[in-house]
Amino acid sequence: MSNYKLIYFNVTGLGEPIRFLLHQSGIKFEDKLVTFDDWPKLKPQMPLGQLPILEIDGKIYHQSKAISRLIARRNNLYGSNEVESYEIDATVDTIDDLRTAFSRYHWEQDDASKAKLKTELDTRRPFILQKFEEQVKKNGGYFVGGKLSWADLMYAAQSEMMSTILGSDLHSDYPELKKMVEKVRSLPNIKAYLSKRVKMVL
Ligand SMILES: N[C@@H](CCC(=O)N[C@@H](CS)C(=O)NCC(=O)O)C(=O)O
Repeated sequence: MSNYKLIYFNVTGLGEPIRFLLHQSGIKFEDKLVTFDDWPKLKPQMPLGQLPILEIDGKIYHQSKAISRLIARRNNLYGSNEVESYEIDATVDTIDDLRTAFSRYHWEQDDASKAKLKTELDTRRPFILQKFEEQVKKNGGYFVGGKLSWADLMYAAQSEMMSTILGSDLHSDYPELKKMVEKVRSLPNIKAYLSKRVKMVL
């Protein structure tokens, strides 16, 4: 049996979709949480000086979406054909656009720049969420092909952080998306993980 070790910070961020994917796929792994104090020592050992990385039998895999895609492909969470895989990729890229907008706003220190990022986020967020709401409605409660895929897991994993930054439920006006997220979080392996997850910083 292969040996898996995920290394990331004690935040949901870019690591949580990988955690969801590994748990959903029934893959046992060491979930190593790096503190910000320990990070400078570890950084030079990482392929691009960043996290997350996933080690499988000692080989290091980097870039969170490429890692997720590898796990998804191996565990039947990447669509039934090339077009579905493309639709999953396109959805994942849009989720990433939204997460990036939240993240840039959250970490910005300069007041004027933060106000500008907030205005951009308040325009972009409802636009993307409405598109997602329609997509999930059209696809039988999932993003693609009427069945669970990597895109649903990624969204469920990252929408929590977005709600935290927003300070309210991201899905209050989007019932289909809300249902989809609840469905994913209720999957037995994900539910078991969430029930024992350590408290994340964000
Ligand atoms: N495109 C990369 C981005 C990785 C990234 O930005 N990681 C951040 C944490 S979310 C990081 O390692 N920051 C610490 C640093 O750059 O020193 C991915 O998706 O894995």
